[in-house]
Amino acid sequence: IKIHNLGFPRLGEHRELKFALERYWRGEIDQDELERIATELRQRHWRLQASSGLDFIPVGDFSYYDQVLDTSVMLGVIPERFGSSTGVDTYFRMARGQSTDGQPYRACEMTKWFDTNYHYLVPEVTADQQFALSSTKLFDETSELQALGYQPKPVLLGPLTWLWLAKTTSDFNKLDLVDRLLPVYGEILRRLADQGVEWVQIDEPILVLDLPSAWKNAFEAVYNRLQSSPVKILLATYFGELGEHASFVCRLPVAGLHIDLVRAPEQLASVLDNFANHKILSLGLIDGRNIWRTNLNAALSTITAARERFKGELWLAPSCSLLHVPIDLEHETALNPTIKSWLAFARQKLTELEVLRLAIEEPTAAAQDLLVSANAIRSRRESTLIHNPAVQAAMEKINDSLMQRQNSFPVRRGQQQARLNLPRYPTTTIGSFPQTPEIRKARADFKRGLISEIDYIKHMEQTIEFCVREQESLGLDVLVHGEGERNDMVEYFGEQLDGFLFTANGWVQSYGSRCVKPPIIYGDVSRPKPMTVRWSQYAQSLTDKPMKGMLTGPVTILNWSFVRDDQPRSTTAYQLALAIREEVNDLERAGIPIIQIDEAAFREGLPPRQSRWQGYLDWAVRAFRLCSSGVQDSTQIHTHMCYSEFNDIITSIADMDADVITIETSRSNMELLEAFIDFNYPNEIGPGVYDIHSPNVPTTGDMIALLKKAGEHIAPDQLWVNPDCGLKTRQWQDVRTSLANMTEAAKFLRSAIG
Ligand code: THG
Ligand code: ZN
Repeated sequence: IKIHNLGFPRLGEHRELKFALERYWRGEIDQDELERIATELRQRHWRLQASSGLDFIPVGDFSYYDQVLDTSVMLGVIPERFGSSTGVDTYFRMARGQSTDGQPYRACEMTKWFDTNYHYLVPEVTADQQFALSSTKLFDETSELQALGYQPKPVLLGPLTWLWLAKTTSDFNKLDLVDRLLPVYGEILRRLADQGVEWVQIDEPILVLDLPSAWKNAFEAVYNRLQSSPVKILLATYFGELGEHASFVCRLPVAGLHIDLVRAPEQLASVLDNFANHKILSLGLIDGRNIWRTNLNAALSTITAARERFKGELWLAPSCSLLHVPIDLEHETALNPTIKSWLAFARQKLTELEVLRLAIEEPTAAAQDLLVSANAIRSRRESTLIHNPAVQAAMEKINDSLMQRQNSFPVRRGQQQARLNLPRYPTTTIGSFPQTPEIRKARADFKRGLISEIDYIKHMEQTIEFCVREQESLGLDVLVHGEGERNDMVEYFGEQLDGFLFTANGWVQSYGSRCVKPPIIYGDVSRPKPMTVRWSQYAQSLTDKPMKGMLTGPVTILNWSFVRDDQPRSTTAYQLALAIREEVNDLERAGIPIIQIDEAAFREGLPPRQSRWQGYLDWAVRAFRLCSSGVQDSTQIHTHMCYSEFNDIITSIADMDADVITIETSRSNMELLEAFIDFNYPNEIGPGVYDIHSPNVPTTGDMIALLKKAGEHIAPDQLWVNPDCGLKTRQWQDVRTSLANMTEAAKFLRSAIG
């Protein structure tokens, strides 16, 4: 039995790569220094993985920004507008829309990696796309790892998944490109073989999606052609079940197959029904998407069951790359020790793999470790920390009437107009304003006890006042308090809700250099006291303009947290909804006329298979309605969603019945608005006109053009004017100019319609 890993987090346990990248972008270090830090990190991570006895170490999972972008660059797929060089400057231009000398470019689109909170850069292919091996990164890193004496297993994003994720710039069948694409993959595999590589892991996670038959057939054709290459291919699938694809996937001419038995334990049987004994089967038994300790005895039973039916070679692995979990639990010195004993981060997960292998090869030697594991599992199952009778009682009282606003949207709209008296094309922002070093310092100082609560509150109130005055002078119509007090829109709520636990250093990459620290939901959720009311109320007291209260919705808190796995996700979502509902109602009582409940992660929670979508959408919509329906008709409920394709979920979006929705549309040039247009979306909508994920400042003309495009199909009294997303990652200087341009654009439109 061999153990291996599919991928490791790359930013470093203290986010070393993040800080190095940001210094490089600011011009504070040069490329050599960046590369030196990167090399050191890679080697540290390889050593750490090797110390868990892994038989193969993944290589190629490291990236300066994103592994999908790395693949595109390796294949020579660089859109024309970025120039033809393949250097690091071009790479960051594609990722960030800016070159090191500050020249703006239209960045590649960024979107969610399957149902994770990780974002990849979308490849762009043209009908006459040419491919050419254009980077030596993978080969260089492979040699680097070999020089340390370890066994490399290079990781490649598979040709079909890469192509599936690509965006076409004109109307053609992108699958037709595969013939031109494959020779480059062949060349890559040959070069790796020349370097002495035995196994290459090719990731094809689209195998857990519904696939058109042309794509299913393409798998056979592609892997038939790749089988002639002089390496062994481990085809890796993860994030879900192969389902009805199992039979053809098992017959593909590859040397090994990895399956995710955490998300889809039941697929083991159907895979074994079809699997040949001369291949290797890699069992993904350790959860790569969550932080709970593995039930090793249960995993052992699975291995035993597999060994009874399968006489070939078994490998053991995490379910997917460990990119999605923090690196090391040992840095968490302040955690409740009982709860800590229930957890495993990347490093601990690899140790679990080692124990599993030992348990099979030398059972007595593993007995002690298995006992510790079993005790932790029992401690968690039987703990009183996770049950709260008051929450159970509230859950039993949930019924449909709690999910219904008093009147339908047209009635509510009249009351809201009378109360808010907003102009046409009202302008607003999504909620956060720049997180300046002073704000971060005040929060950090307060957390460490260096400043008193009174001083902290004073500091935050000054920040709010500054924000309000800025917005007033920019002429915005609906103001926000700026969220200076928040580290992250999910972590902030997690810290204040019961049933949550938060880590000191549990960082996970979100995109590029940006990280999040997902809270851990370990027990029944409740709200001990108001969380945001004091800040919103203070902000409203400073201005006559309507202040928008800012909350994160239950589905997003759920999707961006590490969630308990001992009850259905829907149950946790409803508990969260009850807690947020109390906050919504308290904000209304405090005189806040508009409340935004962000559901930024609504779409990413969709299960990979469409057959399971409706089940998710039903409870997700109900959770949103549960938290948002306790208010009067005259209180306006907003919601916000990022990076989403809306076409196939638009009915559910409409069912959420928010009075106003703001969405991210600027990078796609309003393409993402089409779903709302086709659906005749009845409520109000703010399609983003300012791409906040790029450092560029949009001009008034840019934004007028986008608004006109939106206005061709959306009635003027339905349209809001706002950025794509929150402004916390931007600088005040740029934000000021951009928002001034944005309010100008709104004024222009108002005068244009007379
Ligand atoms: N919170 C969480 N998940 C998210 C977002 C979020 N996923 C989608 C989207 N927003 C991703 N965007 C960002 C934007 C900024 C940051 C992280 C994700 C960010 N992080 C800080 C950093 O990396 O420097 C860390 C946080 C901090 O220092 O307070 O800026 O908003 N959960
Ligand atoms: Zn957003």
